[in-house]
Amino acid sequence: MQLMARSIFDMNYRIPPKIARLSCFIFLAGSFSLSVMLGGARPNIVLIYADDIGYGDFSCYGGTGVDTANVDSLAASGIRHLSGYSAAATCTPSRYSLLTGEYAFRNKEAKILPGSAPLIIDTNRPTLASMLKEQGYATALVGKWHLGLGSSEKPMDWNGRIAPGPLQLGFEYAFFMAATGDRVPSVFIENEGIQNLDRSDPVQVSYGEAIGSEPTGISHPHLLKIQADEQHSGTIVNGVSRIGTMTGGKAARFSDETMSDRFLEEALAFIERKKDHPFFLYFAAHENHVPRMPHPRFQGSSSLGLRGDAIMQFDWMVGRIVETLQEQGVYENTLIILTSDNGPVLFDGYWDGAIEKNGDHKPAGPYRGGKYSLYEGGVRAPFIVSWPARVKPGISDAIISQVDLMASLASLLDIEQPKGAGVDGENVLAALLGESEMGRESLVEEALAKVALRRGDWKFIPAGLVTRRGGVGEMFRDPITSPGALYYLREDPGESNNLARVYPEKVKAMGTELERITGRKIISTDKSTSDKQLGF
Ligand code: NG6
Ligand code: CA
Repeated sequence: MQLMARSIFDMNYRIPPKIARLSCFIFLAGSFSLSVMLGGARPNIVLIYADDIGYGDFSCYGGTGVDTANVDSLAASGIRHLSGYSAAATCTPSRYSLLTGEYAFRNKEAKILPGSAPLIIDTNRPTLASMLKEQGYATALVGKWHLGLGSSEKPMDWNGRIAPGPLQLGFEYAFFMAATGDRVPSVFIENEGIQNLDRSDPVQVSYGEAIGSEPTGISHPHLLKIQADEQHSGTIVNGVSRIGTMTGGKAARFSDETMSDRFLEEALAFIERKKDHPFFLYFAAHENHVPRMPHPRFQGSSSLGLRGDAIMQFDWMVGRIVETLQEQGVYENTLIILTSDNGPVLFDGYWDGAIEKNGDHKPAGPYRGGKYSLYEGGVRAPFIVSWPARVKPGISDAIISQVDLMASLASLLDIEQPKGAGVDGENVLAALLGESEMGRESLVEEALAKVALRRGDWKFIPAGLVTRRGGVGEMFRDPITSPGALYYLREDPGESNNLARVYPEKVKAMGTELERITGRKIISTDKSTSDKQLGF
């Protein structure tokens, strides 16, 4: 065998010239059509969206205490972005921007929503999902929604048709939870109805006056698996008290420990169903949001306690998705985008040991702040792009944001963005795929409705209060006095050296740009927004 192989490649072995020319032609034509079939054709798109996983939380971004081998190998096979951003430092506004291509500060409803909120995206507007559906993609949402459900005109009947929601915004199939793991209703919704709902045990939900007489974290603390702060002391479901109260739906309630297995199961089934068709899967995982209750098989898998164990569970899901794409023969032509909705947080309402067990792990990497914060740690996200048929492995520092996905994927499909698409998305396709170092020139960053601007290596934060989570229950508000804060990120990624007084012209130019984009007077010392949104 070895001898035969050697004889063909032997220097002295000559292929007759005619055969050589013909085989060369066949080879070139073959590889051309293969590349058209793969890299040129419309790829499947899998958007894996983490919740509260920070820039520094995966080992390929410097995380310690976790070994995220599957995420690392995805990054090694594609582009690991260093300046990839979520549009905001909390969930709802980031998801809003991701799906609409519009900065969330333009919609005052786009703030952390209660589980009973109506849908905040107008169903007449195009979304990333409806754009892809229009192009013949099979589309699915699996995981966390948190963009509201139903209309603001009438109160939601959780026992009837739950609409409008994802199905009215371009998803053909949806298996999801309404808001967050720590907010009622703690049930799965499939398309337009609660899964496993027993009509004789109807679901009711309240974010005002407590509803029903079921145990809460306040009335029955001895029933809790995990202690929570006052805000998270509503109805107890699966031994965990939540924000808000609910009654009924006993048969439909989810268990936190198996939630990700269920989401993954639905995601993989969708891939298998649609493998012969271009598909778009928006896989919005629950990790690393509170309550952090990974499956027992992941408990103890990291040295960071439950927070790290949940990251390991997420990593396992990424591995299973990649494996399934491979098994189904569609991996080569699938564009996988993996990123997170906002920066990291250690304590976020439950005493789960995240602070105590963190050691020297840096959840936000070299950046300051995290979830809720206007510093880079709030929005600088892990951002990995893989597409074996087209993307060559590498690292990129081009500025790209999740708000750009709609415009960039429109460009990939060689179509105009649909009428009514958000005005803030830029076509950064080449940067996204690692084919250019030119991304955005500037970017608005948002945290709790406050805004900042990054332009090139400079970051400008207007005067006001910048929120930052501290230890258990602590919330710092760093006062930034007039004329604001100016940081040179290239040398000062930790935003500690305010150069505003050294470069007044730059402050003026960036302040003016921010006013132009936002239409706001940006110099403000108003702290009421962040107080109200966080429930303090
Ligand atoms: C906050 C909650 C926090 C979390 C967050 C939403 C309090 C004090 N804190 O209001 O626990 O649920 O909302 O997180 O209630 S997000 O990732 O969905 O934006
Ligand atoms: Ca989040």
